[in-house]
Amino acid sequence: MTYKNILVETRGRVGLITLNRPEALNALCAALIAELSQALDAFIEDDGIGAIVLTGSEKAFAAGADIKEIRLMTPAEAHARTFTNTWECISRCNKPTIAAVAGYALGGGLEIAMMCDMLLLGDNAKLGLPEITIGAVPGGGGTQRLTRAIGKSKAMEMCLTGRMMAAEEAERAGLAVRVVPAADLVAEAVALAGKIASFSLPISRMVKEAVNITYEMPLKAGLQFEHRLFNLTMAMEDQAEGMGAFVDKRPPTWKHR
Ligand code: DAK
Repeated sequence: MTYKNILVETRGRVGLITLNRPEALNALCAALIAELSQALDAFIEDDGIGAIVLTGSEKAFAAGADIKEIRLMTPAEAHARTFTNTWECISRCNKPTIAAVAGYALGGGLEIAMMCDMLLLGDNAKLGLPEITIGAVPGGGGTQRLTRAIGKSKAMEMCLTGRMMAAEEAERAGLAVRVVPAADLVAEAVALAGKIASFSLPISRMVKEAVNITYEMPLKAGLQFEHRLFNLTMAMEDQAEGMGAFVDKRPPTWKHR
């Protein structure tokens, strides 16, 4: 598959997708989103991939939806894009995903980063939802995911002023795993993804599902969901292998089933 707006490569069991529209600071035009969705689908189907990293350039992860493309959309056209498989491609991905964010992650850029399971930040990252400054409301989940990640007051201030948050502040607010030098960001993200991908894939899928269900369920139902997943693991080959290897004092060999 050849892509115009993204670069796709694999590093061991890690799939790496790099947004690549430098002339527009990786603004998320429809063609880029469609390519991103296709590349993710290919990694989802590939049994050799255990985790996925999404990144941009050192200057910009992504500066948002492509304003030049969307500015004249009718409400019906905008509505047709909402909750499509393509815009929601990351949140429906069933393998662990890491957003490696350097430079600007604004509007839809921050929104797709927050669709990932975790953010790793370069020390030059600038995160924001500046839609209010261009007469719009965040449209890719920003008000919901940012509020859940950092709480109402901070999210409200960012959405109502369009202020950008620097990397250290975002990490302190709980939005990111950690901050690393921007030059090391991709290597650090691939190493983290590689660690995740070194475990049993069906188990990491379940862990991801259990953590993400926190946002959908009350505590009691979430606890039941988690208990049932744990019980299910007791019928899996990788559980027998993992616990057997612990008892035998040897490294496990995962079969991913
Ligand atoms: N769209 C299109 N082009 C963009 C762009 C964007 N979002 N951001 C930057 N560019 C282009 C600039 O126009 C410029 O192109 P030329 O003029 O050279 O042709 C080039 O990238 C370099 O940008 P600047 O010259 O502006 O670079 P600076 O370093 O001076 O400034 C900046 C960097 C990031 C502060 C600035 O470019 C900026 O403020 N960009 C816009 C940020 C923004 O407002 N983003 C939010 C967009 S609205 C939805 C899903 C998602 C969304 C909506 C609906 N559905 C599923 C329904 C999301 C909406 C948004 O994200």
